Formats: sequence, structure tokens, C-alpha cells
Amino acid sequence: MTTTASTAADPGTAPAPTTAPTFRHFIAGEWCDSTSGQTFESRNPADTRDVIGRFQQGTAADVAMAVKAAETAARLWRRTPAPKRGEILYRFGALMAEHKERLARAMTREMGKVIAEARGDVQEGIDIAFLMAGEGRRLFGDTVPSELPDKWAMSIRQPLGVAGIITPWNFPIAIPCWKMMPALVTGNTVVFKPASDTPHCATLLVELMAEAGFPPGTVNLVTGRGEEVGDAIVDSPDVQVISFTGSSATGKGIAQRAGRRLKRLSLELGGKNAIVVLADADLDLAVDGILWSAFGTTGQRCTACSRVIVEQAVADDLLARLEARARTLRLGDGQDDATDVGPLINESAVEKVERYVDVGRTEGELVTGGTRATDGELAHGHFYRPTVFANVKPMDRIAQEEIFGPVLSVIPVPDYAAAATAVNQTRYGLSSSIFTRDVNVAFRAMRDFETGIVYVNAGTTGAETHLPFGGWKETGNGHREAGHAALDTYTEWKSIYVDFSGRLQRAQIDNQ
Ligand code: UN1
Repeated sequence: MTTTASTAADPGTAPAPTTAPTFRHFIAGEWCDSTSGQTFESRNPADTRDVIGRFQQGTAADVAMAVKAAETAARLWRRTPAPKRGEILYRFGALMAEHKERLARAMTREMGKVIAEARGDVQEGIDIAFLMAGEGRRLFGDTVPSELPDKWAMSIRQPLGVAGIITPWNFPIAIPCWKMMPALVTGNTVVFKPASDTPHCATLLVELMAEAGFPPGTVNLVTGRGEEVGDAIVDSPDVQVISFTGSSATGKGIAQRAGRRLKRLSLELGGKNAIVVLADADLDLAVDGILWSAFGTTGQRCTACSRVIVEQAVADDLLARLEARARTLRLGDGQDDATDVGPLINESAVEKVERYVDVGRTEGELVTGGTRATDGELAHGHFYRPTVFANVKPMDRIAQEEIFGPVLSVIPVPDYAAAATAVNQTRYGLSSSIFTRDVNVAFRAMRDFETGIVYVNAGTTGAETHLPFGGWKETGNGHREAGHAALDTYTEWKSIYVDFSGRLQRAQIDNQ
């Protein structure tokens, strides 16, 4: 495998190294230093004494080089038959499967999610690689009859050129794969800027991409700050499409910059996802779903459940079960199989949660949690106790604003109609769920909830890669990731008419 680091270290299992290795950008098939001469650190959020490595502090000049390399590579890559491109995706998926445990361990170390979830994250990357490898043999357009005789009509997809891929830290393998796999199989080349909190995962991913055989310049990695590297990618006139997942504030900023150039842009932003629990629901099943969705990945998923909307008749019962179970969740280092809830990503995430918990104390009743966890080894990481507020009202701030942490608001309502209204009383619209045994009400929810994903008798997380993923309203800008919908982000349609009549045939006129 290509050496990216100046000091060899096992990324997954090494104890705190005395000298952290330095990693590089990947541009035009070469590992290289930034023109800035500067680096930044990535640390383990479960134990901040553990420095994972130093990474290049990228510049606009680095981005310009990466874009140039991507543009050059695109000339050949777009002419490579799509099934051949798909074969490289397939090899990459197989390599990820081979290295799944190593990638998962490195992920837990770098961003804290528990190891079982990290394995799931890598699996999502594998799934989309294989799905998109298959698209290399499909990439369907339409072949349709013409309204005129002796005339052929069809549509084909063509690549846009260079795709700018800007990704978050919470799914550091899955989300880059959701974006890069459809971009690449459709014949685009990429400039990839990962979150500053997870440059190591990105580096490991790109190492495997190089090993899989993506030609030099097809995949370029530039690490660094959003304001420097991200903005340079968004502003580059030679990057035709941007895909971004992250905060609503950053997404809106990117939309403004990209809008000035009428650049294609796919945004995947915030969520305030609700689980509805009706009086007829299996309450233990509902509690399983709520805990998994609210506290999995320490609440740091776009799809995380942060609101439980419960029918009044079972509100006390549900709350008692939730409280009892939430208290038993074990906080700790996600590398330990016994850990249920890992750390938050960094100190500012903990501070944000603290600010919202202060707000919550004035809006609802704190049932459990509400403090940092600092006992023993936890003192070295960014740990916060799973927190539940009762008697929250739909328009309270903690029920409206994305906290992105382990904070859950329980909102009592009189009936299904009030529950459906509350589900939709948010500016976001990613995921929602209903627990009920009444099939008629379940179908009403599937119709009524204004979200891109609806679950029945399951939590709000766990989207699979072969269906469209994305949200309504301010969760995004109408694009979808995953599934064949993702292909639309990275391709232009071309409609082609071939007249083989040998004479001028005028559409809409000569067929009357
Ligand atoms: C995200 O949080 O941005 O459905 C993605 C899920 C995962 C993906 C989440 N498959 O929760």
C-alpha cells in the first residue's frame, strides 16, 4: 500500500504515540505536503491525550493543484467505459470489506462512535461501492418512440466534470463513499475535503482507493479548514458540482457562493427527527427504537431522534421505561465492546449541548442526564450523559433547534392528529417514525409526515443505501443521495434525436 505517513503506525490500535505521524494530501496520484508548510492535529475524542496524527493545513493553492489534476484525469476517465469504471469501484468495495475491522477501529479512535456502529459505517461504504459498481452496467436513460416516423429518440447521462466533495465527521467512511461512488461511476473526478475532525479516516479511505486502481488525478484529497479549502473548492470555476453534508449554517453559506456561479449543489443538512408513540404501541419496542436513534452515535446523526411525540394516555408509562433504560447506558471508549455511548466529537460540541440543556431546564423537566461525565477515564474525553427532558412543548427551542448530541425531548399530545401536526412543526424534514399496531394509522403517517424518510415501528436511523436519502424543507435543497437518485446529482441529461427518414421532419408540425 502507498505510504501516506512519514512514521508508520497502526492506525487502529496503536497506543498514544510519542511522535504522531504526519499525513499528506493526495493530488494527481502523489502524496504531497501543503504549500502552507502547516499541519493540524487529530485527536481521539474519548482520550484527548491520544494524538492520531498531523495533517496538512491545506490552502487555496493546494486546491487549485487538485482541481487541475482532476480536470486532466477527467478527460480519460469520462471516456473509460462505465462498466470498467464500475470494476474499480467493485475492487474498492472488496478492499474495504477486507480492511473493515481496521477502518472501523480507526474510526472509533478518531471520532468516538462505538465499534459496532463504526463497523456499520464502513459497511455502508461497502454497500454503496457495490451498488454503484453495478450502476456501471446500467446508468439507464430512456429510449422512447419519436412522434415522427423514421426517427429515434433517447436520453443519456454524461458526467459534469470535477466534483467537490465536502464531508462531515459523523459518518467519516459512509458519507464520502455515498458521494464519491456515484460521482466516479458516472465519469466525474473528485476533489475530496474531509471534516477537520476526521482526516485520518479520509486518508485511509483514499489509500484504499489508490490501491483499488482509480487512475492518478481521479481522486484527490485535500485536508484543512472549511473556510480555506472548502471555500476554494466551492469557488473554483473548474468544479462543476458540489456535494456537502453538514450544518445548516455552513450549507446556506455554500449555497450562496455556489449560487453566484449557478453551480450544481447537493446539500444534506440538519434534522429534528421525531418518533411518534401512540397508545396502542408496543412500548418496549418503542423504547428500543428511541434509545437506539437518540443515543446511537451519541445523538450525532442527521437522522438521530431528538423528539418523542407521545400520546398522553401512555406518556408516563413510556417516560418511566425510557428513564430506567437511559440510566443504564454505559458511557466509555467506543473501542470497548461494553460501551453503549461514546464521546461527543470535541469540546465545542459539549459546550453546545450544555447551552441547550440550560435552555431545556427552563422549558421542560429534566428526567435524567444533564451533566458532563468526568468520572475516572471519562475525564480525558468529551463525554456527556444521555439526557431526557419531559413535558416539552412542540415549539420550545429544544424541540426546534438541532443540538446534535444526546438530548431527547418528550412531547405529550392528545392524539394522532396533534402528533402529526407536531412532527411537521419544524423547519427540517429528514426522518420520522411512528410506533403503532394500527395499520390504518401507520398508512396515514406514511402519507402525512413531511420527511424524506418515514419508518413504521422502527427508530429514525438506519437508512439503506439503495433508496434515496435526503430531506424535505431546510434539511436540503431537493437533491438525494444514495439509490439511483444520486446519479442525478453528478450527471447532465442529454436527449438525442436521430432522424433516418432522409427528409426534413418538423416536430409538433408534421405529425398532425
Ligand atoms: C447522517 O447522519 O448524516 O440512516 C447519515 C442512518 C445512516 C446514515 C446517517 N444510515 O442513520
